[in-house]
Amino acid sequence: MSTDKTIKGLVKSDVDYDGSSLRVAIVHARWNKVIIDALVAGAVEKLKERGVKESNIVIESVPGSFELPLACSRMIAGSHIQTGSNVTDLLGGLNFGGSPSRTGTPAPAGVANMPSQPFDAVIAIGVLIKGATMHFEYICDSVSQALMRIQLDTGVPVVFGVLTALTDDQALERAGLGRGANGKGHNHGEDWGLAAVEMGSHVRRWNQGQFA
Ligand code: RBF
Repeated sequence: MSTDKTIKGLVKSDVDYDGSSLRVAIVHARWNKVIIDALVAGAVEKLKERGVKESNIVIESVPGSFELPLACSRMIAGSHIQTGSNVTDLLGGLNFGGSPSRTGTPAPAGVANMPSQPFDAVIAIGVLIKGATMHFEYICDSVSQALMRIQLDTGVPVVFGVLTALTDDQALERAGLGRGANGKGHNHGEDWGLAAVEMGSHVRRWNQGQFA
């Protein structure tokens, strides 16, 4: 009996969420980089398709998936600090040497490209592939628990972009890079980009006490 594929996976939302005012961070691990690159590209493609400006997409990398939670936590916190500071706080009185017009006077507002808002969503991307030891189980469990905790503690959506695959082929297929009988598969990075825009939009609205 063949499986009905229509019941599985993400159903397209009725609403095309508008990302044009959102700021989104992507943090990705570098283990299994070929797969990671495809997932990040898929996420960025959908963020842009939904209107997120390139200047509002920040991409950082960490060594492995185990490092993703700390990166998400610090980037969310750092984006709030950046927003709370203004340009003159940071540059006023400094002399960078080299520019005769910048000699200890406060910097004009807007002189530095400071972001104006905290992240509306963070996408954590990693690829864990089961090996011979128990590492896989420990990392999968701790990373998923920690990412959930960060989004609940901060109120900023953290999109779970971590593939936990038993084989290389499972991971490749979930990044649209399949090489087996199942074809290329589907790039889940695209879903994560869409999820970031949808959840970022929801949380902004919910924070203002507005509900559907
Ligand atoms: N990181 C990943 O992102 N994916 C993996 O599949 C992965 N497998 C690992 C297997 C072993 C045996 C070890 C020691 C580390 C692995 N890591 C993997 C790296 C891990 O997430 C982390 O970067 C390092 O343990 C350093 O904290």
